[in-house]
Amino acid sequence: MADCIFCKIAKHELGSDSVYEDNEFLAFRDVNPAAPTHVLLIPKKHVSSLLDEGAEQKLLGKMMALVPRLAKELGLADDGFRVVINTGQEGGQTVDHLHIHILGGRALQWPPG
Ligand code: IU
Repeated sequence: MADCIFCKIAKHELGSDSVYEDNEFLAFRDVNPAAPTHVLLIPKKHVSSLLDEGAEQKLLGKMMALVPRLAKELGLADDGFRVVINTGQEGGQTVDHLHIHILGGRALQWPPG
């Protein structure tokens, strides 16, 4: 997707404060953090949301398997963290490229707003 900002970040056409990268995925710090640690994990290939057929089992499995590894590397494993995938308009999705939020570093409230 030529005009997708997360595709541009994945291709390093736009900069990001990345914390992890492999052939398929990139994790980078959210520019507007909602918690002391707020990282977004994205697939490099364009998948618009959790509802996209591209969000298939293998891809999602790899992404979820990366979460505990990243959480440990980010120092979130001892106190805990939250994983969020906002989906669609009422789900609060503002960027149409699948991303997993990893949030931690403070006591998070529930339910979310
Ligand atoms: P959402 O779940 O689609 O609402 O999350 C999008 C997130 O992407 C949001 O937290 C933004 O602050 C974040 N973000 C970013 O980190 N860098 C960007 O260039 C843009 C959005 I645009």
